[in-house]
Amino acid sequence: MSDPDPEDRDPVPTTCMRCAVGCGHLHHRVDTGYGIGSAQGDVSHPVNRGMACPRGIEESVDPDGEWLERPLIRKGSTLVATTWEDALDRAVSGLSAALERDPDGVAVLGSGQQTNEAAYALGKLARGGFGTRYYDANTTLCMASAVTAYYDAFGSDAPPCTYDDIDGAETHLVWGANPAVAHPVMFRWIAESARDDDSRLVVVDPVGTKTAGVADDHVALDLGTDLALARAVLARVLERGEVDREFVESATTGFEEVADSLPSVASAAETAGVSVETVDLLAEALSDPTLVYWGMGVNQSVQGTDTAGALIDLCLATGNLGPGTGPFSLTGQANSMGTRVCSSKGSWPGQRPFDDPAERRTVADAWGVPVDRLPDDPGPGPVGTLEAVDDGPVEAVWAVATNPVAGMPDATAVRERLEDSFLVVQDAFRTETVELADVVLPAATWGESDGTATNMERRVSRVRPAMETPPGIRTDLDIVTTVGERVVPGLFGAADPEPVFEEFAALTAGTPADLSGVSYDRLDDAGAVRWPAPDAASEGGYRYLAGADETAGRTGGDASWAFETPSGRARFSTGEHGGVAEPTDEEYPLVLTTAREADGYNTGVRSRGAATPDAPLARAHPDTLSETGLDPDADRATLGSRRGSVPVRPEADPAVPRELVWLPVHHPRTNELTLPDTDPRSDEPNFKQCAVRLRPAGADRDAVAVDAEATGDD
Ligand SMILES: Nc1nc2c(c(=O)[nH]1)N[C@H]1C(S)=C(S)[C@@H](COP(=O)(O)OP(=O)(O)OC[C@H]3O[C@@H](n4cnc5c(=O)[nH]c(N)nc54)[C@H](O)[C@@H]3O)O[C@H]1N2
Ligand SMILES: Nc1nc2c(c(=O)[nH]1)N[C@H]1C(S)=C(S)[C@@H](COP(=O)(O)OP(=O)(O)OC[C@H]3O[C@@H](n4cnc5c(=O)[nH]c(N)nc54)[C@H](O)[C@@H]3O)O[C@H]1N2
Ligand code: SF4
Ligand SMILES: [Mo]
Repeated sequence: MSDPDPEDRDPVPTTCMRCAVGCGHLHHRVDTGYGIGSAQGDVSHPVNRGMACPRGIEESVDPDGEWLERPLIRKGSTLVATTWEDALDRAVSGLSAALERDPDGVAVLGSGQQTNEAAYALGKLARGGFGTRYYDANTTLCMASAVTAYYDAFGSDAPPCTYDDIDGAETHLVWGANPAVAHPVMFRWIAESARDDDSRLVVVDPVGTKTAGVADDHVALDLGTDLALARAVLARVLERGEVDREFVESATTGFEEVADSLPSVASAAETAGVSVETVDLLAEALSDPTLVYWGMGVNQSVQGTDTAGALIDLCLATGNLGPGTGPFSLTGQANSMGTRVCSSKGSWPGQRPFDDPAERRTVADAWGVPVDRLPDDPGPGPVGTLEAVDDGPVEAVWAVATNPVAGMPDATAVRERLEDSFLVVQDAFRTETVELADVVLPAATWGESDGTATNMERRVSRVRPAMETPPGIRTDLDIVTTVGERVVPGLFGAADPEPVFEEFAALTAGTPADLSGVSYDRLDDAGAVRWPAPDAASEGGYRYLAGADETAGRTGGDASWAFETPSGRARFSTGEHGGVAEPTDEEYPLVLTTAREADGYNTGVRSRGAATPDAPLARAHPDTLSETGLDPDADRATLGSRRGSVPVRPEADPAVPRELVWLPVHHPRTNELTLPDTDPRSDEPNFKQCAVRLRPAGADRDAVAVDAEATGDD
């Protein structure tokens, strides 16, 4: 598709969709043919002022995955190309048949990789059209524990702080996150601020990561003991007499209760495998203006919500709330935040409470659907949703911009459940989940889509196509509204991005996540706008702080606090360390953790392409490898858990503690090993720790054969 009009070849300002830092990019389209020619950071974008990371650029311009170019349908064991008409007919009839039996017969799995517009439309269709409780927007695999903790503490989701606060902090405490790899542009700001005199970077991570490598202090706690350590630090803050009594008394509730329940510093330090001096170091670090950043090392645990709550407590107790300080969870997927605000996953648009009759009425009226069609609870999260294929009403699954066969825990069980259901997959690339589909709907992706995304500091920014939608492909919004109109006629009035944005922005009016003052025109002028933005002139800054400016500093100076809780005060939490979900034993003596690499992205669909090695790289301490009886030059080993066994390529790495094996999340077999246990508060899976054994290649297979012989099985 060459375009004769030079105007059209001007670089297109858009938003990077690779992580939730939300950098503005300029995409240059190719002169002839298809695709993005090059990309660069946008100097006029208020988030990044021209900065960008190499991976954000490379994956935007030239993703490795195999593009889907036409709709596909299943014929026996293969997928064959078909027309859109045929694919849509089959998708609609499969979904409708399941819905006729039960509104909960259809499960919808969405993602934080879609625009706000597509995510809103999908949530509206799932909740208001189908009326299913089995719907998730994928953020439950990622941010749900932080979200639940924010609601507990502040009565509303999302960090109170913004990027503007990074420069003012003196302690940067990074807990269970590796932003040098996962959020590179933001990490550059953090590292620059930490280099100032009197400033420091402290990292709490069992592994010697890239971020830990440049830290002033690295606290290598035992895996899964974060809640014990956070409580030890709070106990030590109390002992040191460094509780900010004035702030605690004027702006919070529940401090005495948590203070009474604190463990002794020595015993909690022992549980976490660190010294009392280390606890003291952390307590002391909090006496300076502190930002506490956390990530998946905290959220992805059966105690994720409690642990995130304990980190927020550390901020509250030490008066680290207010400009330059605060609890800052690091959002993952590019539009995870936007999905939380607009997609009707855990709350109705604008964080309207799911079970509030008045809010339900407002939403049902706005959508023109009967209020009793809206499910009365937000559902069990993705793990419980797919379990409902086996032991619940779910018969059909529609997966949009997500790859559950690779991304969800206990992947073999996930695969079996998806095989048992009528499966519609809407993706831009060929994935492990696509291979199981009954119908594949090929979607446009970044560089081809129009809409908005919202970054981790609540900033809404435009996503613009640098090229026309390729032939054979339709945009997510188009597909969702087309399917929606066929199944629930009249649900979607407008199907273009701008009126859809206006529809959900209007639905947020008067809510804590009010973005009714944001419009495409305003975004064209300003580049990006932070919510809450209740009118065309306002923009969100530090939250819950009436009348503050950026000079207000820690505890907000003279400004007054107004949290979204019934009392208007922030709430402490009382979680106590309860042990890891699957302790090691003689049979499975090591712990597996899974995390990110610089050049991989989530399930790896766009970053590993066809060149996926059959076995993931398993990093382990050299002593662990030798104790396992592995030949030092072995290029294969077998890693087994109670869920399965996968071949791995062992790599000696002294940065990994002795009791641990480290696998990248990006390999499609990694999740065959992981545990499907979830946090009972947030439903987030416990991806970060499970018990495993590492053996020379083939040992597990041999063991199974010997067992079978001994029992006479065949
Ligand atoms: N390059 C790259 N960037 C990405 C992504 C990507 O796949 N690749 N994905 C994006 C997404 S969706 C997300 S959610 C973010 C995730 O960003 P991060 O949260 O930084 O991601 P992870 O690497 O999964 O986990 C962070 C750290 O948790 C540590 N950890 C494991 N277990 C424990 C524990 O018990 N306690 C503590 N304290 N730490 C533990 C790991 O060692 C790891 O260093 O990254 C986003 N950015
Ligand atoms: N073991 C382990 N497992 C994990 C994690 C972990 O740390 N450890 N982390 C979890 C986390 S934090 C996350 S966020 C999840 C991620 O899990 P998923 O969201 O399932 O995985 P992704 O690889 O990010 O992307 C899913 C798909 O979205 C498609 N896609 C991208 N853009 C578009 C678009 O515009 N439209 C459409 N229709 N499709 C698009 C991509 O091609 C890709 O196939 O994984 C989770 N799984
Ligand atoms: S830091 Fe994140 S948003 Fe910014 S360019 Fe890199 S991947 Fe994209
Ligand atoms: Mo994520």
